Order: sequence, then C-alpha cells, then structure tokens
Amino acid sequence: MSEPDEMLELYQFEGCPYCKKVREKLTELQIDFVARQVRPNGDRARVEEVSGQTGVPVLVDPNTDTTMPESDDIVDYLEEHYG
Ligand SMILES: N[C@@H](CCC(=O)N[C@@H](CS)C(=O)NCC(=O)O)C(=O)O
Repeated sequence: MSEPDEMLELYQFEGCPYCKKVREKLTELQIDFVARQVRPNGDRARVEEVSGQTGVPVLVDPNTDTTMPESDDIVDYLEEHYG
C-alpha cells in the first residue's frame, strides 16, 4: 500500500452525502487530509477556480497533480492509488 507524501485536500461540507462517502474512504484507507470547508449555500468561486465546476466533493492530490470532482471517481481513484 502506497502512502501519500503530501497532504490530500478535500473540498467538502458536513451535510453533503457525496462528501461523506469520500471522507469515509479516506478514513478507511487511513489517509490524512485537509478539509477545505465549503458553505452549502455559499460562494463556490474557490471550488470553481480549483476544479472548473461548482460541485463538491473535490479532491486535490498534489502527489499526482490530480484535481477531481465526482465522489464515485474520487473513491475509485483513492482505492487505485492508496488502497
Ligand atoms: N455526482 C456528484 C454530485 C455532487 C453534488 O451534488 N454535490 C452537491 C452537494 S451535496 C453540490 O455541491 N451541489 C452544488 C453544485 O453542484 O454546484 C458526486 O457524486 O460527487
């Protein structure tokens, strides 16, 4: 199992079920991450700047220069790289 050198970042918020799925996968794989808190009804300019779209979750993995929305894709990515 490979471990990330640099900290992963997750744009997310607490009440988002798609974000929860990704947080649970990160926890299951024991991966440290920085939670970038997004307000549910707030401005998504930062999310859009980072990922080119406004939905969360968005994962940023500086180890592979990857920025990725879509929870299912993120879960697959985490399994593939760190599972
Ligand atoms: N298909 C997406 C759905 C993500 C989604 O709908 N996220 C909501 C929050 S729970 C959101 O950010 N909606 C606002 C938007 O898409 O701009 C996934 O699985 O990640």
